Amino acid sequence: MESILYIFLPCKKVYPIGVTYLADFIHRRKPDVRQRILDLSLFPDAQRSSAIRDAATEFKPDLVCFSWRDIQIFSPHEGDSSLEHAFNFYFASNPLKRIVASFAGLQQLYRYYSHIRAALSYPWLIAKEFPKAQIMIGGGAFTAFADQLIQKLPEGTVGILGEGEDAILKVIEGQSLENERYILREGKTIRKGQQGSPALLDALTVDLPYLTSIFPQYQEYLGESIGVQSKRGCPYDCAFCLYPYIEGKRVRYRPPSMVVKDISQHYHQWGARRFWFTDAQFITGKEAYPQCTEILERILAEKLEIEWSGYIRTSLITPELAKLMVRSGVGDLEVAITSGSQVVLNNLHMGFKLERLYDGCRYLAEAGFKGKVILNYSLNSPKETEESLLQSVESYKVVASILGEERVFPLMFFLGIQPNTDLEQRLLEEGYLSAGYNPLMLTPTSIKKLLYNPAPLNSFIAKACLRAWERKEGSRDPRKWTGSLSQTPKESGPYADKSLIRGIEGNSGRDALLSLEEILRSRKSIVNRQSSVGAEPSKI
Ligand code: B12
Ligand code: SF4
Repeated sequence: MESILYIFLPCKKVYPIGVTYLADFIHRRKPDVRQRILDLSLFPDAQRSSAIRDAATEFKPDLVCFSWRDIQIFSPHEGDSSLEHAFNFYFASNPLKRIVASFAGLQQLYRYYSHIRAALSYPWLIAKEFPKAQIMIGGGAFTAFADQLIQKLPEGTVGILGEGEDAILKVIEGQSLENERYILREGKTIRKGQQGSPALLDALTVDLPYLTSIFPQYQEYLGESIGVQSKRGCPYDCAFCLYPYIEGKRVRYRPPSMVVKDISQHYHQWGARRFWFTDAQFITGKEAYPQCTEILERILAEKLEIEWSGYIRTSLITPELAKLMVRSGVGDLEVAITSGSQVVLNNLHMGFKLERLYDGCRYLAEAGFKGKVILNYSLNSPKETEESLLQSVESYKVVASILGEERVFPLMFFLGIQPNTDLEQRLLEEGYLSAGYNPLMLTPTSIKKLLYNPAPLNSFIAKACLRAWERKEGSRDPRKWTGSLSQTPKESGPYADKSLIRGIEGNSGRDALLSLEEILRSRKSIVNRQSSVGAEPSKI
C-alpha cells in the first residue's frame, strides 16, 4: 500500500493528536507512503461527505483510516445541558418543566442518533464509491463501543481497539494482525485478536514540518490547546474508568527529551502556548516521578513559556513536584476527588487516600499555584449514604480552605456507566443492567440507568442540583465569594474542555453541594426531633 488518508470523524473541535501520531509513526518507517489528514470537525455538517469525496478522489488512498474519538452526548456532568434536561425530566416537581425537558431531551436524542448515523455513513461512502480502498477504524469512541459499531460498518472494515501504530504498519506491509487488538466482521461472524506485547514508546516523536505538510488544516489549531502524550497506560483500577481498558495497565513512558521536543516544536513552529498531557494519568505512581520531573525541568530549561494541564493524581503531588508544576506553567486542573468518603472511594478501588489528596493541594498552594481547580464529585456512587454525602460537602470545604474558595469549583460528574468497566460488570451481576443491553441505545429508561444516580438518594441530589442550576447567574449563597466570579474569563483559558466551563462560570456545583447540605441537615433535624419525642431524656 502506498497511500493513507486519515479521516478524523466529527466531534467538538479538539486537536486530533491520535491521527498525527499515527501518520508520524508510519512516515518514520515508510517514508515513501503518501499520507494526508482530513479533520471533518472543521467542516459544516452538509459539506462533510463532499469533503471526503473530494479528498479521496484527489488523493486516491489505498488505505482509509477513520478515527472516531467521541460518541457521548449525554455527558454525566453539569457542564453539559443534557444532564440538566435529564434531571428536570426525571425529577422536577413542576410538570411544565418536565414537559419542556422532554422536548429538549428528544432534540438531544435526535442529535445523538444523527451524529452516530452520519459518522457511520462516511465509511460506507468510501466502501461504495472507492471500493478498492481498505478501510480501518480506531480511536477512543470506537474502542469503547467496538462490539456495537463493527456491526454497523461495511464488511471488511478492520477495527482496532486502543493504539493503532503497529496495526496500521502491519496492514501496509500485508502482515497478519493476529497479535493486534483487531475486530472484524465477516457476515454474522465477528473475529477478534489479542494484542501481544504493546509497543514501546521510546522512539515516538513528532516531525512537525512533515505533519504540517500533510495536515493543511493545522492552521485551525493555531492558538488552541495541543495534545501531547507522555506515557500510555494506567495501573489503577477505578471501577468506572475505561482508560486502562483502552491503553492497558502497564505504563509505558516516552523519554522526557522527546516529549519536550514535541512541545518545543509546536511552541516555536506553530506558536502554540497551551498544551494538554493526554495521558490517562500524568502521575501514574511513584515510578513516574523521574519522568514527570524531567519533563517539567526541561520545559523550564528550554524557557518554554507555556500553560499546561492534564489529568493529575493530586494525591501523588510532592512538594518538589508542586514547585516544578507551578514554575513550568501548570494551568487549571481537574481533580477527580469523586467523593469525600474514604469508604466510597475504597469501594470504587480509587487507590488514594483523601488525606494525600489534601496534601497535594496544600503543596500546590504553598508553591504559589494560581490556577482553578475543578473538583469532580460523583455523588451517589455505590455505598453512598446521607452521611457520606455530607462528607463530600466537607471535603469541598477542606479543599476550598486550602486553595482558596475563589479557585475551587466543584462539579457534579455522575458516574457514567461505560462498557468494559468493573462498574458495568458489578451492575450486570446485581441485575441493575440486563445482560446484552446496548450501551449506544438511549431511551428515557436507559439514560436514567446509565447516568448512575439510583434511589433512594437520587431525589435529594437531583433536588439540590436543580435548585442550583435554576440560579443561572451563579452562586447566590449568602456567604460571599472571596474571589470575583466576574473575573472568570469568557474564553476557557488553558483549560481544554470548554464544556466544563459552563459549570465553572455558574459555579453551580458549589450551590448544589451547599443545597444538598441544607436538605440533608434539615432532614436530619426532623428525624432527630421525631425520635427525640419518644426518646428517654438521657439518650438525647
Ligand atoms: C485527554 C483526553 C481528553 C482531553 C483532551 C485534551 C486535548 N487537548 O487533547 C479533554 C479533557 C479535553 C477531553 C475531553 C473530552 N473527552 Co476525552 N479523553 C482523553 C483521553 C484520556 C486521551 C485521548 C488522547 O488524546 N489520547 C492520546 C492519543 C495519542 O490517542 P488517541 O487519540 O486515542 O489515538 C490512538 C488510538 O485511539 C488509536 N487510533 C486513533 N484513531 C485511529 C484510527 C485507526 C484507523 C487506528 C487503527 C487506530 C486509531 O491510535 C492512536 C495512537 O495510538 C481519552 C481516554 C483514553 N485513555 O484514551 C478520553 C476520551 C477519548 N474522551 C472521551 C470523551 C467522551 C470526552 C468528552 C466528550 C467528555 C465530555 N462528555 O465532555 C470531552 C470532549 C472532547 C472534545 N471533542 O472536545 C471518551 C470517548 C469515548 C466515548 N464515550 O465516546 C474517552 C475515550 C474517555 C472515556 N470516556 O472513556 N478528553
Ligand atoms: S480514573 Fe484515572 S487513575 Fe483511575 S483508572 Fe482511570 S485513568 Fe487511572
